[in-house]
Amino acid sequence: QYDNDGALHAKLIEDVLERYPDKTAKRRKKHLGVARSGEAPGEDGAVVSECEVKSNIKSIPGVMTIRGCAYAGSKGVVWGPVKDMVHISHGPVGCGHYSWSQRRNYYVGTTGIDTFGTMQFTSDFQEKDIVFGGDKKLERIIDEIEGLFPLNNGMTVQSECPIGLIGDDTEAVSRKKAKEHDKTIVPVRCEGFRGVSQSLGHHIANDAIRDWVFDKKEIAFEAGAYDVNVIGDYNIGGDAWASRILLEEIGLRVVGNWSGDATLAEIERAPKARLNLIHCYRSMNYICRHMEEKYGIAWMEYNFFGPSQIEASLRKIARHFGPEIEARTEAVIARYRPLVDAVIAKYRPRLEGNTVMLYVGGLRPRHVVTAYEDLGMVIVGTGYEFAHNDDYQRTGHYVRNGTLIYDDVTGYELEKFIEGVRPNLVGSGIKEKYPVQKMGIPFRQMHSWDYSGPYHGYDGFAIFARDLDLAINNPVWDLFDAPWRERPRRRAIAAE
Ligand code: ICE
Repeated sequence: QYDNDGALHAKLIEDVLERYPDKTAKRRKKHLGVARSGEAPGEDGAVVSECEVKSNIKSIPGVMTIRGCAYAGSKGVVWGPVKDMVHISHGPVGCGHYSWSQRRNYYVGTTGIDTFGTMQFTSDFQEKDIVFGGDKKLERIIDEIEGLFPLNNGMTVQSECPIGLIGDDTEAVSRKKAKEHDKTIVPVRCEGFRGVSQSLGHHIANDAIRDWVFDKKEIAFEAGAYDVNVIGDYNIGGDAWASRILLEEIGLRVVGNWSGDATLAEIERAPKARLNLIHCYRSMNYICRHMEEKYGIAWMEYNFFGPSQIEASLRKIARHFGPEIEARTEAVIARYRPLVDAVIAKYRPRLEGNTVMLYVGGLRPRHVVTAYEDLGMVIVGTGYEFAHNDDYQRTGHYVRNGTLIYDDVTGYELEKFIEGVRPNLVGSGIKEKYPVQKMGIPFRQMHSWDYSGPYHGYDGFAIFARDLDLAINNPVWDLFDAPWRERPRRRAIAAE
């Protein structure tokens, strides 16, 4: 059960470090820790924990890291969901092929006509392209795409590792072809070797928006007083749709959603909005800071996971717009209260007291914590693949004393931590799912929502609660042990 003072967790850290060679142990030690309650209360009055571990540092060769690369951060995360553009995976075929349609970022449109989200475009580099350069090929591909898909609203060139290594000038090609076809063409220098994880790919993709999209053409758009951009909601399983209705119900106009279900036009007109609402801080804080500096647009972080955070976020957003929006917000919160109460009445008794360990990318390891707590569950450990220092600072607002914290956890460490803690649920990714289930522990994928969703907003909370119940109270977990190995039934609640 819950390790209140973190003594067990501290011991677990010691145990895993003991197995490493000295040098590795010394390096990994800095990334592992136990959250400690600090003195100062946070924004909402709750005590903030300190969970400062080292982060955003190169993984150690030889360990199993779960991180991705810069190309993943740009093509897979930030640019890929922009639906009316063609995103060319520029380089050898594998990067595009093996990441093809992996992120469940939903969109509406007619694929292959005016939207291209689930298609794969690659320049399929061969040896001769590496030797003689691929710029000519890229030109040809851009022309070909124009011919085959004339309704595309632009293209991006997502560079894979070899492009940077051989020194191709994708910028020159993009400039030339953009002029010829009178289209936006954005070269993105997201070669996989850049940086230590996908995180730098986010940053590079943000910079490409700044340098290749903003202020490039006249935007005919009538701005309103309640215009907001939603930044960093990628519409995984429909998340952005479940969020947008709430913002509209309180009286705001969402003029851009970055980048789930987004069009290029939504990116171009973003600097005309009144406020940037940022959900995924990690992947898009850069462009929000830029819009603040250059266009004077304020930005605000919010969290639409679970009713506690939704209510707090809606109120915070409303305060920015004044009494009229605030009154509407209270009415919206009141209107959804019966739904929230019904979900909690049904699922909380079935989930109460269950412990959870999380391991996800750069935002969710903190953002989802309260949603579990709204259902009576307890987060006993959490960690990020590629968070930075500012993410761990923000994590302090969410976690309690004694929580096990692990940064860029290795496959070995994660397995040992799960074995030692034996939580009732692990929330992480596809690579973690089956080993954890084989340990007899229920699991939910927290990247893809395990092919479910949405999980954002009130509608999402109802689905989240149901999914956790299905995972944890599935009778299969009582059949896990061999009959001659006696163990008390794990799930008294399910039996009832
Ligand atoms: Fe942001 Mo998987 Fe999204 Fe976050 Fe980011 Fe990634 Fe998605 Fe995960 C993402 S943008 S793809 S909320 S890169 S689930 S940081 S790792 S926690």
